[in-house]
Amino acid sequence: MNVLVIGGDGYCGWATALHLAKQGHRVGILDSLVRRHWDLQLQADTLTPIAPIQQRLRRWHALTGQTLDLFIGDICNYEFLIASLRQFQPEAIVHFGEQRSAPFSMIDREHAVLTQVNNVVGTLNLLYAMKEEFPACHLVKLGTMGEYGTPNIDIEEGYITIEHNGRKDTLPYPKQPGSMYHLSKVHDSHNIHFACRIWGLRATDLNQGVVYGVLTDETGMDELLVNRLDYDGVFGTALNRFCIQAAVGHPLTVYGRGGQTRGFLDIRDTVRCIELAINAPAQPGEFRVFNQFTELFNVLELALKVQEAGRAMGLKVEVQNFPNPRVELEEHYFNAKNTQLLDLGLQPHLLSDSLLDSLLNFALKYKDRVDEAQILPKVTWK
Ligand code: NAD
Ligand code: USQ
Repeated sequence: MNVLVIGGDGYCGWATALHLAKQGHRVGILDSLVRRHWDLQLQADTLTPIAPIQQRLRRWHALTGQTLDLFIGDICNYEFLIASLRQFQPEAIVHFGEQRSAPFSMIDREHAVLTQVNNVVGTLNLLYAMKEEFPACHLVKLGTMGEYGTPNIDIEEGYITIEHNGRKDTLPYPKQPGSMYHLSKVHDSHNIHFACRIWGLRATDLNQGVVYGVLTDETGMDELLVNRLDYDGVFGTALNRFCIQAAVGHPLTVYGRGGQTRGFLDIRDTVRCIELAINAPAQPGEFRVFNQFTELFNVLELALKVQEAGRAMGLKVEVQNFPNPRVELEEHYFNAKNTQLLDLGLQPHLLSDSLLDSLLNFALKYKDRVDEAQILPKVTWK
């Protein structure tokens, strides 16, 4: 299949593009490289030294003989987008190409606007391009578990059946996101749902949990294919941050009491979930929603797991409660369904000691690149 990976220079996108190429798909990468630019602006850097995209692709070609098409540009620019699609003729589009950090979106008005314009306009452009010229193409769009917030009832996969005044309907699940970024994903979901209902497009919205880990079969093949691993207070995510903090002897930064429960998954399962979604596409007119995570943990549990694994390796690991820069419930009910991807054949990599060992070893390998000034959070929600 011709699969275009938008955001293919990023953390999830790079690993997915190589994985899909390895499965025999013809893969194109479209990316504006804006994430590298935001890193420079924030003076943050990935723990791992990532090569320029052209060099990454040359290395992949040298190793496998496969050529991936590359389109550098912004999907908010419709002319660029439609020209790229015409050239590539996608049968499936995997859309990772958004501003994905909650703290970044909460820096100030400018960053909130940037996030919502970048994400919502980019996705809208894509929907119009598909409507006009690629109506049979399957859109696989990365959403987020954070769209749901933390309701005091079970979280279903996208829809909930409600009885009201004696009548019954199945409706989109209520959304109560916790940042301007997470809100942008809700707006995207509504727009994609509309495009499926009204224009008959086909789409799968993957409400992904927090991704951890760095190595996949393909990105582990060569140093030049290494994936990014963020640890700074803006783009770094919980478990990855904790492992890098443990490696450099920084106290693990548990925000508040640490009772915040989230869905998590290994990056090796991210790439597999995308493959499963592409191989069993949504029907024309269908807006399919899958919750993409494999396990639920609260933040304190994660920190304690990293502490235990770190201590077993001889590291001195301290867990510390920091004032929570976010506005979020620190004790709450959280029970989310995630059966649809399992039904399609996902065999999860569960968080185990061996994964923590390998992530800690990986962090130790690059620990001299850590800038400790980037670890503590500086963005607050109020
Ligand atoms: P990332 O920042 O590493 O990668 C995103 C890529 O998209 C970057 O390379 C960036 O340059 C590109 N991009 C952004 N806006 C663009 C635009 N307008 N046009 C073209 N390219 C653009 O992020 P990631 O961690 O790989 O996340 C990818 C997707 O998965 C995001 O949509 C994110 O919301 C979602 N997601 C990520 C996680 C996670 O834990 N990393 C969890 C759930 C969902
Ligand atoms: N947290 C800490 N300490 C830290 C970092 C985070 O306690 O050092 C806490 C946060 O307060 C939050 C939880 O851990 O309660 C998750 O925070 P995070 O930064 O790991 O993840 P989040 O901001 O939710 O965003 C990440 C990705 C985003 C994706 C989302 C999936 O950046 O793109 O959409 O995970 S989910 O959380 O399921 O919505």
